[in-house]
Amino acid sequence: MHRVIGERDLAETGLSAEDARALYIDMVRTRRFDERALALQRRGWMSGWPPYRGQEASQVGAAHAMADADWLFPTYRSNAMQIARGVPMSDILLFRRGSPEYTSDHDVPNFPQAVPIATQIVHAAGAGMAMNYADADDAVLCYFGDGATSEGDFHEGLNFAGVFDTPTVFFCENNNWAISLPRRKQTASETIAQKAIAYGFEGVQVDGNDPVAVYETVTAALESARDGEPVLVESLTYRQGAHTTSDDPSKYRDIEEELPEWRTADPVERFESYLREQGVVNDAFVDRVYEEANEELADAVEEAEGVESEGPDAVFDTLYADLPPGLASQKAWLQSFLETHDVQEIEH
Ligand SMILES: Cc1ncc(C[n+]2csc(CCOP(=O)(O)OP(=O)(O)O)c2C)c(N)n1
Ligand SMILES: [Mg+2]
Repeated sequence: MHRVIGERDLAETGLSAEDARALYIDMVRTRRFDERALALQRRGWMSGWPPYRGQEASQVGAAHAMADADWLFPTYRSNAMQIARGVPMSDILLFRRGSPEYTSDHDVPNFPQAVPIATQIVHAAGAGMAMNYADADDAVLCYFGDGATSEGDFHEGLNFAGVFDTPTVFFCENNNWAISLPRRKQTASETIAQKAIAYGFEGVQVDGNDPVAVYETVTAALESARDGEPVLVESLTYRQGAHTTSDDPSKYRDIEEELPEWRTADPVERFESYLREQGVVNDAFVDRVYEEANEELADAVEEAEGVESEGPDAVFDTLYADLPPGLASQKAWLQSFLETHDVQEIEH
């Protein structure tokens, strides 16, 4: 497994001190965002939240390895990647509040988040094929979880990528859980990375709690993909929190006992102590990073709060030009329900 922290000095990597600080800044920004999003959801400010706490190094390291013009195929879990790619925090909050106004005028080539598991894997292979037809130099990074590797779409997407030499990096973030199903029950394969062998390309494992290692691995994988050799990256990390705010992980796991040996430390704390050892950050810098992240977050929440709620009709009206009869009757039912009930009194 590829790893840098504890094995090499920063000077022995391709990253400058400034590059490393940029990684750290995004890890703090995304850590604070996740904490705040969770708190906002608990207040009823928005519907469910899928926390990514513990996965910041993996996501930020991969996002920093991508060129601005590369395409990201994200999921509900990869919000840290999107933030690190330049998506405003307020967009993510608006999306979670159900506002159709969740894509501001930014210039980041990201697909919409996939919620059906693994569907984006075939889309990403297809986008890679389109890039080959267009003779473009861009690449695609497709994010998915360990659970997604058991889906048929995983097989179909990787098979097409191998046959058509697409410029696609398949980035599997193995956080050890698919809702309540642990990795050991997900597949009998010894590693997820080795599944790439069946498709005729390389599979690599990286310490997903080490942002420098992830950065190096994904940089090399994207370079290979641009040369027509797709890569499957297995980024080993750990979902510290619940699957989403709808579940209670204490019902199915004991975090103290379940901690795998490679989950050496919290990625944000671990990277900070590495950078302190390397003389790249100090107290004043760290304090400023947290202060700025908090200010950015406060502005994002204020901005999202400033967007007027669309009301429940938006759920129906943004789907079809002509509403099919089944949905039309659901819309009518909801309207009459809301007219006869005070929704504020309904307990969540
Ligand atoms: C096609 C499909 N089947 C089932 C689900 C329900 N579901 C939502 S998340 C999830 C687990 C996914 O686990 P993993 O791929 O490891 O991603 P993670 O949530 O850990 O990021 C499942 C089964 C779904 N969303 N889509
Ligand atoms: Mg998972």
